[in-house]
Parts: sequence; C-alpha cells; structure tokens
Amino acid sequence: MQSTASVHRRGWSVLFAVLLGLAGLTAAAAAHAGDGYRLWLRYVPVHGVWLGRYRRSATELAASSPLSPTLRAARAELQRGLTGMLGKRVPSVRTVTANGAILFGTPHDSPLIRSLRLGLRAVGSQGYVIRTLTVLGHRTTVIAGNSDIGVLYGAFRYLRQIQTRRPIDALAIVSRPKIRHRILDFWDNLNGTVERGYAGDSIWKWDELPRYLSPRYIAFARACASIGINGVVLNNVNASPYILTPLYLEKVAALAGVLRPYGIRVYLSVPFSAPITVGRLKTADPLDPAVQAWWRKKVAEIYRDVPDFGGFLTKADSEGEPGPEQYGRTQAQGANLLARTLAPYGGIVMWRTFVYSTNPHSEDRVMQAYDIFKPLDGKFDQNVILQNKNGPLDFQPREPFNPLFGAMPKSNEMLELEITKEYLGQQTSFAYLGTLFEEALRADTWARGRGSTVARVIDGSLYGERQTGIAGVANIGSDRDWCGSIFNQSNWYAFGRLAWNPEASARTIAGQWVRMTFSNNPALLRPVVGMMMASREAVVDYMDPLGLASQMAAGTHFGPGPWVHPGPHMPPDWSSTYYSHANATGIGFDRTASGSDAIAQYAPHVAAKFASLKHCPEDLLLWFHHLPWTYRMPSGRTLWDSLVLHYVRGVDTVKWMRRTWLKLARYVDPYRFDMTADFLTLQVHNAQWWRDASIAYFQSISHLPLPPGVARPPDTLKAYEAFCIPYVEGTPGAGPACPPDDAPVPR
Ligand code: GCW
Repeated sequence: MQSTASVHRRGWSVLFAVLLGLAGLTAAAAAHAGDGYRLWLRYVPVHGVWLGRYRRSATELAASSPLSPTLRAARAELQRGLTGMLGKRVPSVRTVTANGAILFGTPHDSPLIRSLRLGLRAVGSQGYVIRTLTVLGHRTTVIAGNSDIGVLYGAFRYLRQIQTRRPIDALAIVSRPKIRHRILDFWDNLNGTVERGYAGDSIWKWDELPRYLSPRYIAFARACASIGINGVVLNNVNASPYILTPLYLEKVAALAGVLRPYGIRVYLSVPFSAPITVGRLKTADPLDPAVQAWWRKKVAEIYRDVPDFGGFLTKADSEGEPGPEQYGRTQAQGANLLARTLAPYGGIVMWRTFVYSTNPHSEDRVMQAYDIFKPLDGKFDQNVILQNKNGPLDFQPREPFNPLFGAMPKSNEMLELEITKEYLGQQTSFAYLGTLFEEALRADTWARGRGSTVARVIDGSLYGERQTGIAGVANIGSDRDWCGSIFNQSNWYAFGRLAWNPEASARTIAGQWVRMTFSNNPALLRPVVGMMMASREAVVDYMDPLGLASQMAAGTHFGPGPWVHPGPHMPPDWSSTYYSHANATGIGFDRTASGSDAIAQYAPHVAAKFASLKHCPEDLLLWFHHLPWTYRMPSGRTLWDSLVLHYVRGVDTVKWMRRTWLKLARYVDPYRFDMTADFLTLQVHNAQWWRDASIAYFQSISHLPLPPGVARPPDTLKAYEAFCIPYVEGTPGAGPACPPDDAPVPR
C-alpha cells in the first residue's frame, strides 16, 4: 500500500529495562501463574538491571493512510509484548519506544523505511530485517519486511529477543523462511471430534460459525504467526463431503477472514468422491469431463468467497478413502484433476503418498507407496506437492526416513510430521518431538550425493522446486492449554520453528521455548531442556527399541500390544506381530535382499549402510534385520539382553525426568508444576506397563532368562493381553472390541 507518511515528533517516555541479568527471577516465575492459555507468548515482566535513563524523544511515525490489518496486528503485538515485559502501558501509536524508537513497516507504506538501506532484497516476500540504526537522529530499532506479514513475523522475532533475554541494543537480524508452505493439518471432524486429537474437541466451532467468531481463533492465529506458520488445513483428511457444501463453505470463509491478517491461508481436505456425494454425478473418474466441470465450478465457488484460498489436501486410495485407483487411473491423474482446477487461482494440491493396500497378500507395507509413486515422477502438475510422512510406515516413535524423499526429482515433495502424539503415549506423555523432527529433517537421502538431506529435498535446494512445503498434524484442541499438556505446546512450537528453518537445532528451540514458557532462570532452564532432549528416546526405549515399530494396542494405539496378530478383522500390516516378526529363531523384519528387499528403495550408499550388520544404525537394527535372540551386539551383550535393557532404560529415564521435575517446584507456578508432575507420575506407570508387557510377551517367544538384576514382570502375559481399553480420546469409531467381562487388570 503506497502512502505519503508524515513524520512528526512527539516526546514521551517509556521505562526502559535492560534485559540482561538473571537475578531475582525465582520469585518472578512463581508469581506469574499460568494455565497454559498464553502459550509461549506470556510476556511476563522483565526483571533485570537498569541500564538506561528515560528516553524523552522517541520518534513517532504516523502513516497518513490507515494501517493494514496485518500491520495493526504487528503494532498490537508490540504493544502487548512491551507493555507486559516492561510493565508500563505503551501508548497506542505507530511507533512505540522501548530501546529508543521502534520503526516498523514496509518500503511500500513507509517512505522512511524506503529511504533506509536495509538489505530487504535478501528476505524475499515473507522474511524480515531487524536493525538498530540512527534514524532522524534517534537510536531506532527498525523492523521491516517487503510485505506486511514479514513485518509481523519480525515483530514476534523482536519480542522473542526480549523474552529470551538476548541483547536488543545492536540488532542486525536478517531472516527468511526456507520453506514456502508451513502448514498445520487439522484432523478435525465437522461434528467437533478430532481424529487422534488429545486436547479436547475441535477448536473450530462449526455450529457457531459464521456468525460467532470465538476470540480463541485470534489467539491461535497469533501463536501460529509467532512461529511463522502460514497455512491451516481445517478438516480431517478422512474428509466429510459436507465441507464442500455452501453451508460449510460460508463458515470456512468466515474463518479465513479471521486468520488472514496473521498471514494464514486456509486449505481444505476433500474426499475424492465429492462429485458423487455432493455433486450427484454417477462417477468421480478424473478423466470424465462432467467430473472435471464439477470440480471447476466448486473451486470457482470457493474462490469467490475466499480469494486467497490455499488449495486442497487429499487422502486417496488409502484406508478406505476413495481415489482414482477405483477408476483405473493413476495417482497423478487424480492429483492433476484437482491441480488444474486450482491452478488459475494459484492454489495447490497436497497429495498424500500415504497410499497402501491392506490386502493380506500385498507386498511389505513400507514399500508400497514408493512402488506406486516412483514410476509417476514427472507426471504431476507443477502445483501438486506430494506429501510424504517422515517414515515409510506411519509416524512411529522411530522410523528410517521415507525412501520417496529425494527419489522424485521431477516432482515437488513436502514432509508430513505428526505433532499430535498418536503413537508416543498421547496427551499425558512427556515427549519433546523437536528431536524426532530434527532427525527426520537431517536424514541424508544421498539422492545427489552426501548432504542430500530431507531438509534440502523439501526446501527446494536439492532439485530447485518452487513449491516447497512442510505439514504437521496439529495437536491443538479446545482444552484451555490448547494441547492437552503444557509440554505438548513445545511440539507445536518446534514444528513452526523447524518449518521456518529446517536446519535449526532442536536443543536451541527447546531452550527458547522454556525461556518463554517458564523462565530464563538457568536453575530451571538447564534441567528442563535436559528432560526434553532425553524424552523422546525414553519413549522409543520403552515402546519400540532397536528399530521395532507398531507394537501398540490395536485401534486406540494406546498402551502395549506386541501380541496383536492378524485375524479376520485385523489386516496383517495393522498387527504388531507382522512388524516384530518375533519367532523361535529371533526377532526383526528382514528387509534386506534375503527378505522384502525394501532396502533397495534407498540410494545405493544408504542401502549398503542399512544392509550391513556392521553399519546399520543400532536404533534401526530390527527394522531392517531379522536376527537370532542370541546375536552378539557390538556391546558384547546378546540381542535379547540388549532389548530387555532398552525397556528398562526407558522406564529409568522417565523416573529420572520425574525426579528432576520434582526439584523445580519453586520455579514454576503450582498449576503448571502439578500438572506436569502428575503426568510424569502417570508416565512412569505407563512406561512400566509397556516394559512389563513387552518383556512378558517377547520372553514367551525367546524363552531366555532376563539379564541379571532385571525385575520380572509382576503379571502373567495372559493378564497383560486380557487388559483392554475400549475408549480413548481421539480414537475414531468405538475402539477395539473389548469383551465386557471380568478380565484382570494388571498391577
Ligand atoms: O496413523 C494413521 C492414523 C489414522 C490417520 C491415518 C492417516 C487420518 O491412525 O487415524 O487417519 O494415519 O494419516 O491418514
């Protein structure tokens, strides 16, 4: 927006606190109680050493034209943040003062910014520059971008600097997102439930929309903008056709309106069969002209009300969802059908590669997607992005990287991560996923030699794609604390930060999150970051050590179920025994040339590493190899002993996390302290249950004694097997069939 801004001076003062120094924080932390609603944007007062005097001559810039909604959001955030942290109301002006003056805007709306040499060319359309300069004789912090949203991102970045007690007196920050589409996928149903959601009902109140717009939407949008998330898929990939009806599209438009100032575009999951279910056609065949015309009309209808609509996400030919396959068409023909209707408006299709058959005779489950998609490389339109889960299976606590990454040089590929902890203990378990996300991003595909990391595949630097993306399955619901626990918030946070910069460090991100969420006091910071960094590996240890996967209970995916085996209602690749292949000879899935040869889907260097017993990473050993129980590990122990000791270590780590937390009571307000302490107590119990049940089951097959000093499971295998939980939050349908008899409850 071009405007002729007038520049005038006005004297006023703001108390300036210097943000170094950590003294006196103990009391402050305890004083600032929280229930988690404010996430990492708490803006608690800064207690530090005074440095400056009152500054009496800050510069105010009054734009002659009104600020855009996004710049107004930036101003409001600066006011909220600085008022909270500096403890004084900051007047409502374009330029606020903290360390001298703050000047924010774009070269388009501010002649003053235009007149400065800020190096904005380097930050693209979404990045920002923050610099300390002398402007009109005043020491000024300039927060500028080429677009309004860049300025908003910069404002959050500046506030983070203060929140994390970093110096702000000589700033020279230049930042731009490496990935273009940074998206949260909501698996939210239109009836308010959330598939694999463990934080209450959906935050989208479809019944109230479009007339009532909950203030939570804005709080949500601020949190997303603070970490650079710029897209939201509103509904479950197992999509209801109603989402495409006028009734719901009006609601979608209302949400798009609320989220727009925060740079968040809305996207929809669509069922491939919509031309039949909504359009009353006889077919959804992508090559049928009537089907194509129906989608064109529908898309035009959407863009009429949502001009910046982002596009579609699709789950096709997967787990019962309809797709092109039933018409004898390829995944590319299906994706291009939608892509061509969206292309005139600049919309994209995120086409999931999570496609597989549950037919008992189908090939190794983890190989199917590659075999379906790899031959189609080059057949997808430019506005299609193939959305791959991080691993080839399904969001397990640990998987190797998905071999599709790097294998599709002529196609756009994006990464899908699961922020909600479907397979990692759900809402109460303490598992920081920054480390899992980092591991997924840093995995080296070797597609173009060393350094061809997944991060470089998805940020477009490996093959030069322009449509780049990353998606995280959201863990957000209507719980007061948004995520079902305080520490689950860190996973939303880490996802956003890694989406902005996939090469960032999970440890650094954890530290910043702790500082903003709890306190900058090193007495809290160090141990809590230590807990976070150890937490995911602890879960791997007590659930799926050494490369095991999918050993959980059926349906709910909560609690152990290594005995779950194929049956009339249990396809082999939904069972646990399919993955462990535990039998009298040993344990593990042989994916070498002597087995399914899934290893051959990786680039030769990687394949050779995984195939070699000497070089295969120990934490993926049983993913790729079936080995005798008595196999000698590099440690000198047998495989059996190592397996058992991993379960034990997992429990011990959780106990250590709990002990560590219990020492921190005086640094955390009681609500957040107690909740975390109680959840850790619960997790010790759950970890022990996993350990005992898993050891009992595998020992019934290995028939080997436990290593010296390891306690026997207190119950019989029968008791563990009989224990059945019929319902957990977020499980679609009625859950597993638990016979309502007097089955024993294990100790
Ligand atoms: O992991 C599985 C989940 C399903 C989910 C599916 C998918 C949305 O158990 O609940 O369905 O993945 O990613 O499509």
